[in-house]
Amino acid sequence: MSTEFVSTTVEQMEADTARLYETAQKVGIDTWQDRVKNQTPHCKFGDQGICCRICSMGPCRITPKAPKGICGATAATISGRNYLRHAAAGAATHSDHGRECVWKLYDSSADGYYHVTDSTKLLKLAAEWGVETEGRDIYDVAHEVAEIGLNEYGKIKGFQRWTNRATEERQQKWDAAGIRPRAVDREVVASMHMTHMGCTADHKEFVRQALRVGLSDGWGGSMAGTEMSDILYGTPMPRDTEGNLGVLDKDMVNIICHGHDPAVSEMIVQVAETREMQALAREQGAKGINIVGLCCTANEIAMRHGIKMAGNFLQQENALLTGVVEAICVDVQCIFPNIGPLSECFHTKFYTTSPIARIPFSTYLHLTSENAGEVAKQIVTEAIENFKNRDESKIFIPEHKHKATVGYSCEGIKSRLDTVTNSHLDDLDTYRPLIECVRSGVIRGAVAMVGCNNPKVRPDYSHIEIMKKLIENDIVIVATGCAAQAASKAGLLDKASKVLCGEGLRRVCTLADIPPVLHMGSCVDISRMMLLVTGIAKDWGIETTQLPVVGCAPEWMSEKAVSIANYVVATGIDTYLGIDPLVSGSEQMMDLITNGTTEWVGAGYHINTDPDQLVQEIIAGIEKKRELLGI
Ligand code: XCC
Ligand code: SF4
Repeated sequence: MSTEFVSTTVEQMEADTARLYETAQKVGIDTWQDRVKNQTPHCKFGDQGICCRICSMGPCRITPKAPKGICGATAATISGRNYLRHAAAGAATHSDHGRECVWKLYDSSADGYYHVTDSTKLLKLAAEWGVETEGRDIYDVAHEVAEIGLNEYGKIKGFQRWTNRATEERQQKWDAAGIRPRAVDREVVASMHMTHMGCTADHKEFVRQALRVGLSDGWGGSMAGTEMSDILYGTPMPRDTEGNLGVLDKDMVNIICHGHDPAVSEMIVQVAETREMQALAREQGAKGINIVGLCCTANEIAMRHGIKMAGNFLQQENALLTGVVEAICVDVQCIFPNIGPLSECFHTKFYTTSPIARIPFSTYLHLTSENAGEVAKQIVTEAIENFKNRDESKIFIPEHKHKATVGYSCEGIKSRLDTVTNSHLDDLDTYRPLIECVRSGVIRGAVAMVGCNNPKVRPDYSHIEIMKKLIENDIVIVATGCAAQAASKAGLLDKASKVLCGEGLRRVCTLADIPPVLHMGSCVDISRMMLLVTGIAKDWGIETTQLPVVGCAPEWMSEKAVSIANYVVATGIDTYLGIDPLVSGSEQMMDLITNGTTEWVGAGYHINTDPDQLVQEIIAGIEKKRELLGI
């Protein structure tokens, strides 16, 4: 039994943050801690979702004395509109990232910068979509698949073809509730239209449309992002890496890739590996080039290349405050604008690469399919040449880091399960071994831990303490996004962390040689989780709503998370939130999202801002599902 494992505590992480905060003070830059203080207390109306500023008769705010806006909108209408706009923005964001991935497949060629890496996955998708593959050049197939994929965003008739992958029962439910998603762009536009002044006022319809626009993301745009990324860059399989700020290396040229779309980071990784760049780094006195990731970009390149992960959302300023980052290169989403002024306080070069995320104090290099290699080469070269410009007096790298095994795509999970089946007696490539463990109670159930950091709760504490409690109770975890990063910082992606598990889960971890928290990727990869629960439900022969599986976003902050929560619930998975979804100013809205959606889709939200109570509710929820199944 591995005796050595010691998890890094939240207190230790906070001590590292405090030390780096001293550097921030020294160089004269604010960080999120300062800005949280300045913004506290938050506006009560905004917090409760009852401030409306969608027309210029307003802004209108709901109070006991003023229960309606000037047009007559009630608290339910106003908070419902705000809620749907969040969901629509989130769906747009994920889906547009997905669309960029499909474009890269459309632009792919044997001699260009973007290639087909997983041709098996491409051919499978082609078959699913009825694209002829016999005797055709793989790039012809890729381009036809990509064109169909792109058309899904704006198709004039019919529903997202990705939804055909769901269970029969889900598809029927979605049709019955009128929420099967049409074109992604249409669902987003319809949401904006519905929430314009003077359109829908019935809060129920905002929630219904939020489910629909969410589904256009999870079973549309995000799924496209995941599938196309796998085809282009390879389907992730379990591999080893490391996580937390200790992965930054004093003797190497450190380049951070931050954001979401792997099109940029994949190129940086490729270029940095070339002999030419390695030699240049040594010429400049460095031992080599250390590419590390932040946020979901970290998840993408860790899963496919074993690139190290510097951390999650609220760690982005910390990473630069170490003083050893030669360059930070970002694509889209979750990038603090403060990275601009912060990088100016150090030698760090800051590159933006997408017209979607233009940020002051950065060098903008618009990366396209045609110039990707050159842009990446410029960034890596300039980073290397910047190595000599470090200011020794500003350097501090926290030591903490953990081993991490990442890359549990559905294919990766099945590959592990295949190792524990008796290949003579059982079918391979199924979830049955996992289902057997759950039925017998060796594992009680599974939780999908997802989402961001949010200073409204103690950062990372909610993620880590909830995960520890769950694995102690024999509940296996699949994680994406910044939740997965939190797990990596605490060592929960290290196989040795099985010592923290209950007896049953520990045995499974040993047999299947897995950590108790399975890293499934970035936030668009929550589409993998949807396929996972669908696959398990089909192999088990029950509905998704019956599975002892729930979702949990204890520290979510982004509009994307609202979209995610909507499609997870619409897929029949109860979702536990540790942050209020900004509608508490309307009892009707609160009732609808916690109870009302159950009528349509068989699942809803459970909201509790106390992580210790939230985890107890999750465990009770899973046990309840087991009881109903009679297991
Ligand atoms: Fe962003 Fe995806 Fe949230 Fe992390 S978890 S803060 S959205 S990076 Ni998606
Ligand atoms: Fe006020 Fe109605 Fe205009 Fe909103 S839409 S700002 S509630 S008048």
